[in-house]
Amino acid sequence: MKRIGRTTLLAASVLALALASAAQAQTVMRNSISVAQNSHQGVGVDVLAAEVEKRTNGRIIIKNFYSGSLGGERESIESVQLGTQELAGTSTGPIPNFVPAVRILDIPFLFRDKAHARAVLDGPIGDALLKEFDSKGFKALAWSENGVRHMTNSKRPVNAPDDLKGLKMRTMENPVHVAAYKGFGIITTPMAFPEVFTALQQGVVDGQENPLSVIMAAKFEQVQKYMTLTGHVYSPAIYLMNKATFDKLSAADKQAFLDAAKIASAAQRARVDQDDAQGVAYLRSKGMTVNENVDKQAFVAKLAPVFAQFEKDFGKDKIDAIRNYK
Ligand code: EAX
Repeated sequence: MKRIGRTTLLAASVLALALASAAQAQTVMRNSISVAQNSHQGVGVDVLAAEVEKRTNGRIIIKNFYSGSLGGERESIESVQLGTQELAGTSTGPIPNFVPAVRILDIPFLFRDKAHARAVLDGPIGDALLKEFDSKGFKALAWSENGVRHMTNSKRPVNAPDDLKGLKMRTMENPVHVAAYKGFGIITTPMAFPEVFTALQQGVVDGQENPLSVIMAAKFEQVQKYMTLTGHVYSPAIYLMNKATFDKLSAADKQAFLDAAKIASAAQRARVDQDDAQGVAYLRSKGMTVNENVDKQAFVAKLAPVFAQFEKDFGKDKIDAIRNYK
């Protein structure tokens, strides 16, 4: 009989061990958000992980990375598309660069309020937009919410649209926002979220715009003096998964992810509501000057030429279908 070498034996036993543990192995997936864990998005991805673990009896574990530690939103979306990261929780900020149909949701003053936006996203229009991700390498699990965006800056109180003229503001890497904010006379500076705090602190930009949830989670009150509740645009969020990773799951596990994402979305939206209810008082207590009484119609009127262009570009019928959705 041929002598079996020690190395071969060792390799064989290592392999046997690996196979035995693989039989009951856990799959570990990675998810990320650009904001801190103590935030609406943190609540969302934490609930998603807990629900997936519960629904797969611990076979699938999601490890969450917070505060942009795996990169900004655009980078995370790219990683999910490539499959180097399985999941990402993100705003729609950079999404038009990947799934152009979704850009319609980023039009300023499109939704009357959060309830209107949630109804659209949870209805047939939102479902159809989720399907647009399929051909781009993503499974979009569910819509969620980043919140209603407001403007902050370190230079002056903004009471009327013309006060925005000449302010240098960081924007998301989103072509719809950039086009609209230029309509206000803002000097737009698109930038990934993880860079924003330092850019504000060092005066690279005068201001930024985000929902109360994000402003508080990022502690922007430390580097911004003035806030105006412009509510100029609704900011959707979404849970994205690599399409190939999703497709490989059993039917039951696919359903587990879809159900978990719905529950996560509800929890994230509830935290947005809580942050909206408490945010102004909190930020004032931290020294910010907040203008709550905004003549919204003046801001809407200022964007008339921009809206005309969007109607041409995206289709007035499509925009009206969202505006008039009941
Ligand atoms: O998703 O980039 C942004 O301003 C986003 O609102 C933020 O990263 C949360």
